[in-house]
Amino acid sequence: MNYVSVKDIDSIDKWVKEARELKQSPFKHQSLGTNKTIGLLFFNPSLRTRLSTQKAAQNLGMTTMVMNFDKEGWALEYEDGIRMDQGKSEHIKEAAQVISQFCDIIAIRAFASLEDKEKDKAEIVLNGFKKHASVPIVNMESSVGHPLQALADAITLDEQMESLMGRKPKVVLSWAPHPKALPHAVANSFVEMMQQQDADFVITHPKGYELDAEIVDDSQIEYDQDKAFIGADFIYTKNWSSFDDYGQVLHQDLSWTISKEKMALTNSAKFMHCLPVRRNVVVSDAVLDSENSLVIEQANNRTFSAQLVLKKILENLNK
Ligand code: AN0
Ligand code: CP
Repeated sequence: MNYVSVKDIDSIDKWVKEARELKQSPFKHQSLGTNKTIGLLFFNPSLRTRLSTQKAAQNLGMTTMVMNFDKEGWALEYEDGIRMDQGKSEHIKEAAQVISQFCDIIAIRAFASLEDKEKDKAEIVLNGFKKHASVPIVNMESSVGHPLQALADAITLDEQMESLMGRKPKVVLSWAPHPKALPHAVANSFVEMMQQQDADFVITHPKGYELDAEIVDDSQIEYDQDKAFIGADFIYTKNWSSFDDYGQVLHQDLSWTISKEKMALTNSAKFMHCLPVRRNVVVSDAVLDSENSLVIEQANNRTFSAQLVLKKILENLNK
């Protein structure tokens, strides 16, 4: 069993329920991971993913090995049949097989390059490990998705449902400005997760910032952010670069920043963001520091999202 995409979740309701049970009793399955090792391979920076996945593994009694591959590893070659006389020192074929001997699970963070759409869509790093490793693979944010984040977001949404007293929620995914070109992975996985929820789901972004149409599918798009916010119960904010004009920052329209005024259009909506977030660019201090902000709890739920995934993989290994 791998966990590389939101599509690997067979029932979002069941997974969220089980993750919430783990949150209540995090040490209940402490012998499940005895003598098992997880390798966390980072090709990009991280705070939450690194610590929450390590914490999740620890709660299950596993040992963790962390490698910042971008700084500490040999530069890997992914292409088959190539003469390796340039900068790359080691082929994914050997690297993945060798790591598989040390680790029972391999988790990988490898962001989109945002330079070559086709190469990013091919998920060269994640799929290279999937192909050549002999152990289960977990996606800690790849070019296309961040399924551990989406599962944590589903847990966070579920925790808030009681206050809606059975009413179907309106959830808005809003683009917000950012000075740097950011990947689409978080937004993609959030969209895929929301497509499995019983909710009124709307995506809002300026023209030119359309996400991959294959992922958006028939999800509703509203180009007027103010209109999208009306009646919303949850505002999930994220910046992403253009997908059509691949990896480009078309503009940083600050009128899209999530402010108190914007939030006043909603139904006292809760504010969500995966973090890290740039204050007063993506969202104002007033919103981020308000009682309606769920960002710290979202980060907390990363542990239980990862713990559920690792528990399912370990149970599968023990079968
Ligand atoms: C990354 C992104 O947008 O994909 C990671 C988010 C979890 N964010 C930044 O690079 C700022
Ligand atoms: N949300 C998230 O994945 O954060 P990090 O990039 O810090 O891991």
